[in-house]
This record gives sequence, C-alpha cells and structure tokens, in this order.
Amino acid sequence: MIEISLKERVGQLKLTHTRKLNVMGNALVTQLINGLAKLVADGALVVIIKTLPGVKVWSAGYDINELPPHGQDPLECDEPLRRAVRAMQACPVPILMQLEGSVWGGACELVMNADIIVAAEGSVISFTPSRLGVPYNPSGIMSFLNCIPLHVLKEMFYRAQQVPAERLAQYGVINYVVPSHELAAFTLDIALDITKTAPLANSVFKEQVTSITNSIPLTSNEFERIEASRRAVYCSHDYLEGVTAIKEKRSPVFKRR
Ligand code: KGA
Repeated sequence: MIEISLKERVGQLKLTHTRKLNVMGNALVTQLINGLAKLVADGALVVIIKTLPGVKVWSAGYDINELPPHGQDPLECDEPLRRAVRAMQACPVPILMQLEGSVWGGACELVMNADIIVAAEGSVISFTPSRLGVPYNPSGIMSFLNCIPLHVLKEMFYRAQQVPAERLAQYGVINYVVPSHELAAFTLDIALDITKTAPLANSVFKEQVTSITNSIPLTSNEFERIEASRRAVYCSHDYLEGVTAIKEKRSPVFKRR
C-alpha cells in the first residue's frame, strides 16, 4: 500500500493503493505512521508524501467501509485519520505533500497538516464531510483553520465542491502549483534544500508551531456542549443517509433530522 525510500536523507512515502483510490483505512494509515517513524529512525531529514504519477485520485479520504456503526463518533480519538494527523504533527522533520489529482474528505486534513504543499496543475481539493453528514471535530477543524482563510474554509465545507489548487495557492494554503511533469523534481529540490538546514532547529520550530497553533481556547463546558451537538449529528437519520448514499453512489436526501 505504501512504498518507502530514503536517498540523500530525503525520505519518500509513496501511496500505491490506487486501485482503492488510496482510501485512508486502518491498514494504509498504519503503514503511513510506521513509514514515517522508520524514515526518521533511519536518518531522514525531510519526508515527501506522494502517490503514483498521473493518478486521477490522490486519496478518496476516509475508508467509508471502515466507518463505525451508526450512532458512534466517526472521528473519535483512535480512528485512522486522527492517528495519521497526530503522527504527522509529532513527526520531528518537515513533511512535504506532493499532490496531483483530487483529494477528498478527511484526506484533505492530512494534506493541510503537511509543512509544505506542492501541487500539480489541475489538482483539486474536495472537503466533503457535509456531503456525508459527518459532524467534523474540533481538532480537525483546527487543522483547517490554521491554514485556510475563514470564508474560504466555510465555502469549502458548505458547498463540498472541488476547489482548484490554483485558487488555494492564491491564499498561500498551497505553496506552489507546478506543471505535472515538473512536480517530482520541484518537490525534491525543496526537500534537498531542507537537508542542508539545521535539523534540531527545524524540529524545535515544528514542535512550537504545532503546539501554538493547536491551542484551542475552549472551556470544558463549551467542549462538552460541542461533543453533545456532534453526538446528535452522528446519531441522526441524515448521517446514516449520507453514508448510505455514498456507498450506493447516489445523491443523499437529507431531512434535517
Ligand atoms: N471509501 C471506501 N471506498 C471508496 C471510497 C471511500 N471514501 N471512495 C471510493 N471508493 C471505492 C469505490 O467504492 C470503488 O470500489 C473504488 O473505490 C473506485 O471508486 O471498485 P469498487 O469495489 O466499487 P469509483 O467511485 O468507482 O471511482 P470513480 O468513478 O473514479 O470516482 C472517484 C471519486 C473519488 C469521485 C468517487 O469514488 C467518490 O466520490 N468517492 C468518495 C469521495 C468522498 O466523498 N470521500 C469522503 C470520505 O469521507 C471522509 O473522508 C470523511 C469521513 N469526512 O470527510 O469527514
């Protein structure tokens, strides 16, 4: 599902489960987490996450078939996506995301947690929890608020449409958009620059940025209230309908209950 390589202290994790559109299920995420740890242990000073060149779908997001039964939190602390995000945040070296094709749902959060994002021309980001009726969670929302301007994020969530990488680059959400044939070399150049900088300074910089940007000023009462509101949504008819519709490849019919 994931190929790992290390050369000139640049680690690379290549998602190869393209038959299933690199869905973020338990197996793929476990390989991603272990791959990151192995590359760092073997001396990588920077890691590139990418998929096979020329793919139509970079990742279709959370593996719908692994969602917990209706009535359980789809984004609880130990689910694959949350574990992957935490591993990326805790990874002591910078992570570069090399994007092409389309990125869906929870996979967008993974992308936003990269340190630098480079996309091929024509790539698109589709943040789709509202297509499924998923009540996104506070730490996940933080991942997006940390890098996407508020009105842009709101439009992405409410419309759940494909947003071109070029548009996100205008706001600095994506660092560079380059022609497909230049993508790999362009990303590698950035990675090689990073290998020449001080690893300890980079690591403590990342640790601080992560801590500072993840400090949510929520009181315990507000947190409990949010969790109760989320619970009502993942127990709702509409959430069941959204997930069923996507499995049946049809449009959902939401009833606001
Ligand atoms: N989970 C599990 N299987 C999936 C999947 C997913 N998210 N997306 C696609 N698949 C399967 C699909 O069922 C099919 O399997 C195969 O991958 C190819 O998909 O061959 P099978 O056994 O039928 P498909 O649809 O045939 O390919 P396509 O026509 O090229 O269309 C590609 C897209 C990406 C447009 C389509 O597959 C799609 O809309 N997928 C869902 C994208 C999405 O909305 N993902 C969000 C998942 O939710 C999520 O991340 C959460 C929880 N969230 O946002 O909060």
